[in-house]
Amino acid sequence: QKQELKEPLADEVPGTLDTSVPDSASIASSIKYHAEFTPSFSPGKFELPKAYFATAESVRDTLIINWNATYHYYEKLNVKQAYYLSMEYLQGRALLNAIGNLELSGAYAEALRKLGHNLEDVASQERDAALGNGGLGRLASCFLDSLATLNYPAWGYGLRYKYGLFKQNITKDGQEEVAENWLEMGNPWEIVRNDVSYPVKFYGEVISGPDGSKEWVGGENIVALAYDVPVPGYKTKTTINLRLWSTKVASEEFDLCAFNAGDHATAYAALKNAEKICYILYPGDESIEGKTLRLKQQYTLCSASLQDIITRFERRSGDVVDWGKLPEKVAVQMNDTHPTLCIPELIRILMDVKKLSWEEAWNITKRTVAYTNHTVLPEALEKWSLELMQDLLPRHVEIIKKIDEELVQTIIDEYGQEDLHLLQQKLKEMRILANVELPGTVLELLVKPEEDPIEEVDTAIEESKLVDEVDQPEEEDDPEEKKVIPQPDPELPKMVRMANLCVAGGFAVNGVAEIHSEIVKEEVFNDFFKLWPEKFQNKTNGVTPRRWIRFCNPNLSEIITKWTGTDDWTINTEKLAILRKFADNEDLQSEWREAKRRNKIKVAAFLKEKTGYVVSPDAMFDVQVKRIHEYKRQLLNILGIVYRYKKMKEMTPEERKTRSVPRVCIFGGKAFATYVQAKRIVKFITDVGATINHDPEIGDLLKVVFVPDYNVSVAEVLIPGSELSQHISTAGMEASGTSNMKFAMNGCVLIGTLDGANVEIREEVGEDNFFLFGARAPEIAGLRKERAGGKFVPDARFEEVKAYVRSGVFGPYNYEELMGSLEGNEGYGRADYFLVGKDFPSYMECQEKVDEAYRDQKRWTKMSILNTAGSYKFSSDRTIHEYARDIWGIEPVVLP
Ligand code: HBZ
Repeated sequence: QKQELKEPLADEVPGTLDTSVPDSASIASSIKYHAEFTPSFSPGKFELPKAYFATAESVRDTLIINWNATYHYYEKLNVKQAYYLSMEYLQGRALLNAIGNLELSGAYAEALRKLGHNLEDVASQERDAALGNGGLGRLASCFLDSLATLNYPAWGYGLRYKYGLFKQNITKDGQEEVAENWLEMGNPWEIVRNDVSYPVKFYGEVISGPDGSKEWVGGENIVALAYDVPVPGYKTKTTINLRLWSTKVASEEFDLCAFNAGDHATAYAALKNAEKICYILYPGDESIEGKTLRLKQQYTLCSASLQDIITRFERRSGDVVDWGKLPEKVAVQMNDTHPTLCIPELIRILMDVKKLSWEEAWNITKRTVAYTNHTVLPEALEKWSLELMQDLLPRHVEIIKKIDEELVQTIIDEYGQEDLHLLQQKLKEMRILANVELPGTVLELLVKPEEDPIEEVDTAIEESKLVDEVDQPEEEDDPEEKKVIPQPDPELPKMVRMANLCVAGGFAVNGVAEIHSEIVKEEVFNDFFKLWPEKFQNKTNGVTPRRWIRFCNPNLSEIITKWTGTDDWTINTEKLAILRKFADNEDLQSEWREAKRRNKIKVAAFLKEKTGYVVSPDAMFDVQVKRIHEYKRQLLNILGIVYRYKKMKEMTPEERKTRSVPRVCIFGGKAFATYVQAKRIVKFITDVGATINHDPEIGDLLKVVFVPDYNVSVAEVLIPGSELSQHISTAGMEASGTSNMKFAMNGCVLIGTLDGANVEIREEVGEDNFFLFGARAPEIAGLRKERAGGKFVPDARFEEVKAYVRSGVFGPYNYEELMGSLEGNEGYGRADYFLVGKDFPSYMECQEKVDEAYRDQKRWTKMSILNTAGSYKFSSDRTIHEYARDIWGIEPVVLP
């Protein structure tokens, strides 16, 4: 085991490099140097791809100098450091962000001009680092930007997937996924750290020593190798690290004998087995192989990161390591439940490797690890088969069982044994292990000594089930009942509930918007909230104003700087509120409209390039871009458009011209590869677009465009050029949303439900500047019941629009699976679970108000300005300050 491998001491880092601020001449010579001596292209011509790589490599030199200085300083001060563990990071492109943060954009533009290139063209060569799926991954990247900018000692840890999330093509059949080979041409932003690697084990067995110590031996051994991605802060030297693990075969696992004997396949198998862990994000998990692979990914992230964190803690501790001080030096944040294995892994390392007792290890862990919840959808709360986990991680299952046993004891202490039914119910809901027999020690406690435990167990199997799926019948208070002890259902799998483990093992649990954190406390984890109220917190999400205003929207940024009288709104976003007092000013209004128009022209050119559709920049740009999910209700949006189209078709040409507000409706987003209903929605939107966009009666009055392969770079073009943006989830289902914040910052007006961060955005920008519609979160459960019970009478407009779709106007594809899911009848399972039908009328009425507001451009511009002005709360700087203060206990450290 190479557990002793250490990073080189910071003192060993050479400190003699020139650290003066480069000018355009020195930049040009550095670019030329890299074009020649960092060869990844054939010598000779200095074409765009080569210019990009040489430019990036020259920027990287500066980043490395700052990275080393930052690392050295933290090492010297031995400060407390936060570690953000996430399966996803959606970093997007790095070049413009890095030179913007270094305040070298002008110098780089000039240097490239001298070399015959334009900075924007060079920057557009970069492939997005798309190591993520959605909001959770982009949040992680915004957090890193804020951490560096605010000089907080913190690192991110993740996996270096060979292929990013798939690339989405739109074909006549809808979405098609193809592998996104983002590393094809190399990645100039990463530094492979051949000196930083850790062993990671799977399978094998646990051996108990005579002293009760445990050793996990045998099994399959791989190596996790570090790749460091420097993350620069804005206007600061602080450059933090995103350490991504890549997996490779451990040399001892490579069967040289087999290889030499000509059995190449056997030798090769071990290699591929290790490497495939980092092939893709969220591999399909319907097969057992897929599930195993996902668990291996999660464990690799946790194990390598914790070994690394512990190595650093030990080194910084010097000669005497006081493990009790770990929580004073380290905070580990788990981004959702994917890194839950951090909890048993930290305990394993402390007990089995560092020889601490169970009490010590558990106590330290409970003070080190914290958990952020990003979803309340029951199907998204991760559960793992105990059997699979037992096979892959036998030592961790022992530890999880022990934690579960302590939790069971806590539950018994809390609820007592007076009311066994209540106790049973609480155990059923709160235990980490679901459908698993109670630990022996607890059984003894519950079974009164004078009674025969064997008989108890027998009757119990008949009378009680310990599984989520089966509701406990209300039973009479029979003294005999006291003997009933819940037993597992042999028909159902035993499961490990990761969120419950996170809540039990974490010292803090937070939701990501006020309404979501309330739902977390009052519904999803209510039992735990009653037990440990002090753990629960809210941390409303935020986004970085550097990437999401300053760099993606230079036109607007210039105006903001001019009218707020300062450019420090990029860090002190509360300065944006200054714009409020000029919201009616005609000069500002006309500059504001002009900037928006320029951005819309850019969007129009982009849409033409990507889809061939030509749209008019005079129309309202109405945008919904996010992952495709039923709860996000892209279906509500497109049905609204279909209704609008139908009404337009019923008008005379004259009426159409005078009564319609021209709109370009833009959609974008990926459907998870196995999410069939979401893929049908994509197909439906593109079919509606194909019909409407080619209808000569409609022309520029209505266009529907689906932008393929939505990612960070596409968002950077679309958001600045949008006017209306849609955040229309079924209330209570969107934890927060973060694109709503980006749109508001860029002066888009939102139409939305009272859900996630919409609630807070509306409060900040003012009710008059937010188009609100739809049922409220507390009503949803009742409405669903009503709907499923056949008591709901749908609005005539909703019936009309469904019938129109079914009439075949949008082509031969069978939309029955989609339309049927919106019916209250049986046969489609969900009976309009997302309440599209319920909210349709209020949505349509709200859209009429949108048109009316847009007709009055002065009013609309004012609303737009007030959205930017009111968005200052949603900077991720604010969020990070709150995490640092309330959860991690870290302080800014400014480099000398
Ligand atoms: O996290 C998103 C929420 O849906 C969104 O409301 C919130 O703003 C954002 C940041 O807090 N959640 C995700 O993006 N979640 C996932 O992508 C996910 C992926 C795999 C899973 C579970 C969730 O197994």
